[in-house]
Amino acid sequence: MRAIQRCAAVVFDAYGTLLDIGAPTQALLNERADALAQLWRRKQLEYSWLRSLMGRHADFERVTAEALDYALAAHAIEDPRLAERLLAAYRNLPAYADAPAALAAIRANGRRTAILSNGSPGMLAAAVASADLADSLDMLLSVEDVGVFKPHPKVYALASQRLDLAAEKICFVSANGWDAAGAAACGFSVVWLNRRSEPDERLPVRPAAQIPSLGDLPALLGIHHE
Ligand code: LAC
Repeated sequence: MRAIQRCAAVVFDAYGTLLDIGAPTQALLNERADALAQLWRRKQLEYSWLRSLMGRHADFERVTAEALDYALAAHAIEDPRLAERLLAAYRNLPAYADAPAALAAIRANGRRTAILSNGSPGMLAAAVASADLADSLDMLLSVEDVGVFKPHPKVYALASQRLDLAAEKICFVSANGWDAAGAAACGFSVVWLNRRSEPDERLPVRPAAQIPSLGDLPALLGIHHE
């Protein structure tokens, strides 16, 4: 835990960590929302990993659209207008309720904050603005600058370069267990935001800490309420 307290910057994953990716389907679909959201997310991540392994990078906007196309086909939903509306909503995601206060407390404590995400720069800027988080973040870092998706080590190295900090001086926070493992493997001080009480990943290098909510992050960083 001491390494986390000594961190000079806190870098967040975006989708599922700060930005609520369940919101578009909840708003636009009824009883099928959860199943569709889960398949959409699963295919989005699979396609990102597969494209990275295949050496066929395309930006996350395209990967997200192709994954949605698959998920709608799997659910036998033929509705181009719905697909358009879901993708538009993905650019306008709300923040999770626990995000704004955690970011404010970290900033008030003098640490820098950033996002490091698969999202393309355009997607990230749009979603962070709609979630009203733009003023709480010092940097938005996109994998587009390295042309490969997480968990490639090049992605995490980008955060060290841009923040000009050694990996262990960066606290990396992700709600994705596999992303937490990827960052920990690169030497970051990692906090896994385990929102749904999932089992530990069976991957090399465990995160330094686990929390159920971003509300627990300031205390982990040694920030105490005045
Ligand atoms: C991201 C995805 C992995 O924001 O959640 O990078």
